[in-house]
Amino acid sequence: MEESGDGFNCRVNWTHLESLIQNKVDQRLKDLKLHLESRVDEREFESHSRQTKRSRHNFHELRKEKLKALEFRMLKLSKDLEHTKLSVSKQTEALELSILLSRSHETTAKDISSKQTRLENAVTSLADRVAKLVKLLKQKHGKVLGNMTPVEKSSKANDAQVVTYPKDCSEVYRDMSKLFHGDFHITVKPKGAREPFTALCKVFNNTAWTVIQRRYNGSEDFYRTWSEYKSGFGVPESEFWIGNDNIYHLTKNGQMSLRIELEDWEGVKYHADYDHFSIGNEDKLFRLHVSGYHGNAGDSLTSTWESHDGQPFSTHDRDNDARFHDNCSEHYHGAWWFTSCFTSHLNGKYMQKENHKHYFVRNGIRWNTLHVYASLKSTVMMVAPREEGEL
Ligand SMILES: [Ca+2]
Repeated sequence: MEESGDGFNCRVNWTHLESLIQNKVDQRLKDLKLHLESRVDEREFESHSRQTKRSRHNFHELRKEKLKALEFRMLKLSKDLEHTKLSVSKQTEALELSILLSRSHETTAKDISSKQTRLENAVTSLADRVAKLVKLLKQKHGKVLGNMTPVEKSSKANDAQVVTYPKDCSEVYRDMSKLFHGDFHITVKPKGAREPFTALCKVFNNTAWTVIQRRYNGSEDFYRTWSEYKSGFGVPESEFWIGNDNIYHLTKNGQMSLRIELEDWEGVKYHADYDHFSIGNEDKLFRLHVSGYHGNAGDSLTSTWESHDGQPFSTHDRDNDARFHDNCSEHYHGAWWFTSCFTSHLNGKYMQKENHKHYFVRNGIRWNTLHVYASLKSTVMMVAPREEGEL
């Protein structure tokens, strides 16, 4: 075997090796024979000197026996050599096989090591990206996503913890619009509101509107008391009124607009937009302030001959309407900023398709510029900050 730069070269030149060993053995045997012959001669000479009577014949016989013994020993050495060669050959084969296996394992180990390194690098890179994303989300979510990861701020003054919520849907959407696809729900807390609440956010016109009323299947009873309209009822996942206190806090900055979306039983959709919308607090009887109509549903809130603008809110247990001899809320089975009594009433009784037309008792969901005698199929009332440029 030879060792080379790239490992062990296991090819064995047996002919050369055998020749070398044979030459060595032959030379050794030759030297040994000559030595023995010399020794025999010396001993015989000495013996002959000492024993002059011993015959020369005996001397030659003795020499022949010695040579025979030497030949026998050579034969034995030759057989031992064959055994040794065979043993070396087997050991060499085993060694070659071992080296081949070692190289194979070495290659496999190198491959596994390389893959492991790449995998570790990928995991490290992924962990870094996740850490960065988590940090970014914590920063942004903590600021605006109140119901997901509210931020707990430590006050230096008293070390009290304060949870910050977005004031409405538009604030969340303005900062993180890429996180939302379509409508969504989120916990908001307008400035001054006593408690946070879950809002339905409807994405339209590049902003998220905070829905304050929704009706579409009659699952929720809207014939409610003053107290119930004050705090709100229903759930954002279905039909609901968000509550007059909440509407007050959402709109009290005087910078909100109102959008009303309507659908009739023929499936036709309409909208009425009001650039200015707010209501007073409970002390002001949740009085309505609305103006700046535009849309295709007609103006059934601020028409010149009967405007709801400036009217207080009325329920069947709190008659604040302008009809002195009657209770509009009770008569029309709902609650609204009644005049005497309305040009619109979106909190009226929900009518199913087969009986949505009422020629004498007009207590359905009403928007008179669309249908005087027919109740509507669905309504949405929602608010968002007024766009710049709008008066
Ligand atoms: Ca009345």
